[in-house]
Amino acid sequence: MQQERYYSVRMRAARNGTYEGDGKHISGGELLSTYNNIKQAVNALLDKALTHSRGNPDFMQIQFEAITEPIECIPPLTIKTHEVESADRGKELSQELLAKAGIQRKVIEKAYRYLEKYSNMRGAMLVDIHSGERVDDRGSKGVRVSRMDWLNDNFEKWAAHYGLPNHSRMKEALILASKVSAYPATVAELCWSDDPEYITGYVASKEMGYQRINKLKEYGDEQGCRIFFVDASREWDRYLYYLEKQPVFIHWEGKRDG
Ligand code: WAQ
Ligand code: MG
Ligand code: MG
Ligand code: MG
Repeated sequence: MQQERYYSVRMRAARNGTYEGDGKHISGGELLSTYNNIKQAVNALLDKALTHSRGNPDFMQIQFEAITEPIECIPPLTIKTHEVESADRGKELSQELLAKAGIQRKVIEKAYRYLEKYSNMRGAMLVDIHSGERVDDRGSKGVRVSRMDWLNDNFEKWAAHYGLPNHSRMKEALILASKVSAYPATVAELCWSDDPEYITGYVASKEMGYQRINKLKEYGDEQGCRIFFVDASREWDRYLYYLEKQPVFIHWEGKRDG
């Protein structure tokens, strides 16, 4: 599977956007592709951004580059879905799950307050689990996790095994959460979409797995969230390298016993 050469393909689209990264974030995407599939990969990213519910972009960048490092293989997180009746209950449940993952209440509350300050993120905020301070210095760019994918055949086997729909949004989110949580400095992640029509989000950690919550915001709300709760002081550069540069394939080994 990893004999072939792979390319990292990335897309970023914005409204009133520039090369410097200003404007309203519309859509981003990242995947790994073989040389023969680059056209298809670029088209998939183009489609994702041209038909986006956050609006039509007037700026888009798509780039690819060959990967020279070995690609790490990581299993997908286990997955569980919680049904709640309201966004308020969903937020409460997300806080309970974060607390279960070992994050102090005051840190969780502080992290939630950052969301009001940064409302146009295209990456993740990194919050220190000891101080509750935001520790990346990327402003509204945040840290964009990249160079990751899950080969479709293997993903489809996994989805069929668990009776889950072949859902590209869930696939993308599970790829990211599985990559991010596999690094020991990540204690937990909190996420919901900035797309106004998508209200399901999740809390993830290596031990707890990917815990989906069907309602974390109201329909129409364009405020998204991606927070990594981290304990990374001693290995900050390595951690950032892992998130942004380490190539990773998610791979499910299959289960004979169900
Ligand atoms: N790296 C870091 N942060 C990212 C990345 C990335 N590669 N992609 C997105 N984000 C951040 C960014 O701030 C976005 O505004 C925010 O996350 C939301 O991104 O049913 O669709 O792609 O199981 O809109 C989760 C539930 C869906 C899926 C999440 O997020 C399910 C989603 P979106
Ligand atoms: Mg997006
Ligand atoms: Mg996405
Ligand atoms: Mg989005």
